[in-house]
Amino acid sequence: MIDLYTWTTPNGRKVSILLEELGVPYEVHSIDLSKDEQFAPEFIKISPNNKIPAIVDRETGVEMMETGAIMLYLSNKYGKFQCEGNEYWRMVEWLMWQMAGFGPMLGQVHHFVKYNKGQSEYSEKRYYEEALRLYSVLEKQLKDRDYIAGENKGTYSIADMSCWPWVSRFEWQEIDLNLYPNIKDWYIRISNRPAVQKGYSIPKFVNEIPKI
Ligand SMILES: N[C@@H](CCC(=O)N[C@@H](CS)C(=O)NCC(=O)O)C(=O)O
Repeated sequence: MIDLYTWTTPNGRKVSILLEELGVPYEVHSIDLSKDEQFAPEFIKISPNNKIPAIVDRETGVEMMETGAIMLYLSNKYGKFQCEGNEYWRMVEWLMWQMAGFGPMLGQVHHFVKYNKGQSEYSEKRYYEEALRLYSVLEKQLKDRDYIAGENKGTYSIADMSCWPWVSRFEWQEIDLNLYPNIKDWYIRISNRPAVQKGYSIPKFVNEIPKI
């Protein structure tokens, strides 16, 4: 049994989507960021960086923060949603790309472009332009492919599950997905998966998955 500590954000949804895809039992614990519950001492014991999501594996006693590590841990434990051979490393490469670039930069777009418009023209421009660049990089990677990593047209993996929740906030980012046809097709393909639809509404329903 996995305990999942999470909230309704892209990082939280990566892990709830993976757990739904794996179809394994897990218990959800809401950490309401609007009430600063991420700073509660009992949560910080599991997640020293006071950020969601975090997991506890009751079978092994492993407690873990950081989605890159959690996605690898769970997909290793259950032997699913990983690419094989050299493509395993391609998958890790794109997982790291999401962790180090796509997620953090889009997070800044949410902060400056959606929530603090007009506060800093410099920051809005800087992060929006970086978002456009990162979207172009992903668009290129998805050319003639169904999924980010994997032989031939690709294998649905934790690399896709990590990037998809960030793309699902394209409206917040003022990104027109019609300008990125490969990402658009990939986004719709993944949005149609029942496990993604379930995982998107963990720990609670906020809205339907945005449609293009
Ligand atoms: N690198 C971390 C980032 C986690 C993260 O930024 N979580 C956000 C929500 S998406 C959070 O908990 N924010 C609360 C805070 O900053 O106090 C991961 O991938 O797990």
